[in-house]
Amino acid sequence: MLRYLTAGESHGQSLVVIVEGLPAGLEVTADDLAVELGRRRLGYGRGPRQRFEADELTLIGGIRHGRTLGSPVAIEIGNSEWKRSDKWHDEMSPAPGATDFPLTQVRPGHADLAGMQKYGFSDARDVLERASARETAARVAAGALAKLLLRQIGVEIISHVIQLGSALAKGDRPTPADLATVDASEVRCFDAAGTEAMIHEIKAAAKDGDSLGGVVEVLGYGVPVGLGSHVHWDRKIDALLAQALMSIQAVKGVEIGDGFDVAGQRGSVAHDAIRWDADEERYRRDTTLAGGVEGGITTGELLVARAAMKPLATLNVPVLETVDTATKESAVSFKERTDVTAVPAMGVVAETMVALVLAAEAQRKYGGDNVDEFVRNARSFHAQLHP
Ligand code: EPS
Repeated sequence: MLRYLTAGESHGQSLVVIVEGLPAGLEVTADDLAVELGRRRLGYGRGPRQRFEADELTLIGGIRHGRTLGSPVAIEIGNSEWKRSDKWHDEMSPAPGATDFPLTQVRPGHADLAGMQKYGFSDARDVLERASARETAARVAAGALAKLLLRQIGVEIISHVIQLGSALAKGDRPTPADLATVDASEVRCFDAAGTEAMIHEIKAAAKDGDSLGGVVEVLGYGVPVGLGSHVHWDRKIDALLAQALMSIQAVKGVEIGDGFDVAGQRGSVAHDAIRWDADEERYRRDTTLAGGVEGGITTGELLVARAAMKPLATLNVPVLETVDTATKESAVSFKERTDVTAVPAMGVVAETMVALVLAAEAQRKYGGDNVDEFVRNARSFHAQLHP
């Protein structure tokens, strides 16, 4: 089974990710990974760190002469700030010692306080360094590998921002051919009027030192029928997707298809009708209400998942009341450098989380020690689809 593990703190030396279970023979270059990491740094409303953070990528193991070996793939992503600043060498040093600057005015909406209580820390940095969304860079590197594997069986995953603050996208859904257009929008919105409205909202929030959340839609094109299973709760693919998307920092809501909308409708209009397409020789559904998943199994239709991100909890003008854990007196939270919004970047992370779930399930279904075997098994299953 495909699995992965990330390690590393936001202002530490580097992030690392190990991806285990990829078949041998998958063509991978450092550029494939760098492109995805670069996409994750995009987005109007990101803070100053994104301008100098270079995601220095080193392939440590599992890839030889541009192909996976079937062994664990290990990737290191260096933090460029570590090299530039002595501050972080001292603050994040693994050597015995203590900080002169403990953070105790905990930020509402962050992991700071609950994490300090759970682990018995007196410095919020012991929590926030790992809770930070910097960790998603490591996930995106793993997800880039999953995307390359899925491409072998014709699956393409893209995302677009459909809401940022109160500004909504009104356009059509992008297809894989539209990815460059989506990425060219500063907020990764497929619709020009939506892009403009979103940028306007970000500028207004930035002026007030405030932050914004939003909603991203992830689309899986070419997802085959039969990934996931109805037989047990932890094999349902919608449940796996929900867990994967909800695990992204600051995501508080996940929807598959029109999940929340159909809850208020009658059953007669809340489901995707099925027809036989004689030309394509396959069953089709012309609507996407179920988001391409029925009974925890992919149907072969467009996969649709949405993730809602809360406004970032760090504010440039901290206004929410909190408590200083050292004195128990009321305080304003400590100030960290922050973004106004990270919704456009979250879309790229959401793509990679969906890719990792689909790639793991595709491998579970088709198996194969090398890519040719994986593809051959997938083709043979689809050539004999019943009924
Ligand atoms: C983050 C805060 C900001 C973001 C960071 C995530 O970093 P800093 O506190 O160092 O300015 O830039 O995101 C990244 C570094 C990244 O690569 O995505 C946070 O607190 O989650």
